[in-house]
Amino acid sequence: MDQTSIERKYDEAKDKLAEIGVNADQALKQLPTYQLSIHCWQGDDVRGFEPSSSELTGSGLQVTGNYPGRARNVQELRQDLEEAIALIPGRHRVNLHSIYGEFNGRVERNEYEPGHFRGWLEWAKAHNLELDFNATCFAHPKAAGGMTLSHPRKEIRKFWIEHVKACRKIAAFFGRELKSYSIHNLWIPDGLKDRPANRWSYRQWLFDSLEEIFETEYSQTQLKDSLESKLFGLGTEAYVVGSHEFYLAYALQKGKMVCLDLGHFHPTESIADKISAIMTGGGELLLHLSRGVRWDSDHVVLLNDEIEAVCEEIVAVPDQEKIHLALDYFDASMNRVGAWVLGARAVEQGLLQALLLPGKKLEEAELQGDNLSKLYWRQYVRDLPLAAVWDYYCLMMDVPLESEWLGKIKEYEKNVLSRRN
Ligand code: RNT
Ligand code: ZN
Repeated sequence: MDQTSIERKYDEAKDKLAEIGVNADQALKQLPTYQLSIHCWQGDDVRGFEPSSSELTGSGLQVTGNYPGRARNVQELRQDLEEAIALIPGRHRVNLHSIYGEFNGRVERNEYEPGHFRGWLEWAKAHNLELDFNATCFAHPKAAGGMTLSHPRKEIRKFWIEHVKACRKIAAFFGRELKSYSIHNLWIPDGLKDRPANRWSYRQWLFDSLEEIFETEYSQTQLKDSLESKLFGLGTEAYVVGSHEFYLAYALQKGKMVCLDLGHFHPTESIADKISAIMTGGGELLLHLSRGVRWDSDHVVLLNDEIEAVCEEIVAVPDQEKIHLALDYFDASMNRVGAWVLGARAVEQGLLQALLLPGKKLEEAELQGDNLSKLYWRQYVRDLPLAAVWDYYCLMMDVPLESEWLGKIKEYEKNVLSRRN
C-alpha cells in the first residue's frame, strides 16, 4: 500500500470515529507515550550467558520447542533485539535478566557487578533504550531444591540475598547512567509440591530476606523495586511462598511495586480488574504481559480478551507514570525474533483499540442505566476500520505495516537466523 492510500484510509476511519465522539489524532498522540519493556529472555529460551548455565527445571518454568536460530551469545542477542525493535512502533525499554551479563569466565551470582553489564549499558545508550533488570533466583545449583530467599538454611538464603542486592545495585547503575529509573523485578520460584507442614516459617524467612535486601536504599529516580507473585508453578502446586497476598501486603507497607503477571493467577481471575483496585491508593504497578494457555505457559501475547481488558484499564490509569508494562513469555517453537514483534505489536494494538473506544458514549449509557447501548457501542466499534488507524500509526512511526512485518522477519530468518546452526 502506498503512502497516499494509507493516508486516505486513515482520514476515512478518522471521520467515522469522530461521528461517535472519538478523536483518532489524539489517540495517536497518546499511543507512543506508553513504553514496553522488551524481555531479552525470549531470544534464547531463558538460557543466559553464564559459562555453566543449569536447567530451568525446578523453577516451575518450562521452555518448549527447538526452532532453529536461537541467539547463542550477547552479539547475536543484541542483533536480534535490534531487528525486533525496528519492527515495533514506539520507543521502548529492554528488560535484562542478571544471567545475561558479560562475565568473561565464571562469576558467582552473589558477585555480579555493574561492570559485567557495561556492554549492555553502552548498547542501550547507542540505541536510545532504557534498561530494566531482574535477579535470577533459578537455574542454579543453589536453587535446585526450588527454594531460594525462603530456604530453611541460612547460608542459602544469604547467597540469594547477596545476589538480589547485587542486582539492585546493577539496576541502580543503569538508572543513574541512563538518567531514567530502572525497574528491578524480583520473582522467586520458592514453594512446595504438597501440603506444607508449616506455611508460616517460609513466609517469615522470605519477609526477613526482603528486609535485608531493601536495607540499601536508592533514589526512585534510579531504581524502582517490584515484587512478582505467583499462584502456583510446576512443582509448587500446593504452596507458593511469594503469593499475591504476601507481596501485596509487603509492598503496601514498604512503598514497593507489585508485578502482576497475566499467567500468575487463577485462569478465571481478571488481572484487568486488579489494576484500579491496587492503584486507587496511589500505588505503582508493573505488568508482565503474557498469555497463559491452561496454565502459566508463557505463550506469545496475542490481542485476546484479557489483553484487551487490561489495555482498557491501562489507558484509564489517571497517572500514567505509575503503570509500567513489560512482556514476559518464552516460546522456543517459532522464530523468536518474530515472537517479540508479534507480542509487542499486539499490545500496542490493544492500547490503540482502548484509546479509540467511545468512552463518553459508554459512560453516558452506564449513568443512564441504558445497558443495551453500553454493549452496543462496544460492538459497533468492532466494525470500524481500526486497522487503517494502526497502519497510519506504523507509517508515522516509520515501521512496517501489519501486512509487511512478517515478510521482514522471514528475510531475517533466511539471512541471519538460519545460518546459526
Ligand atoms: C516466572 C515469572 C518471571 C519469569 C522471568 C523469566 O513465572 O513470570 O517473571 O518469567 O523472570
Ligand atoms: Zn513474569
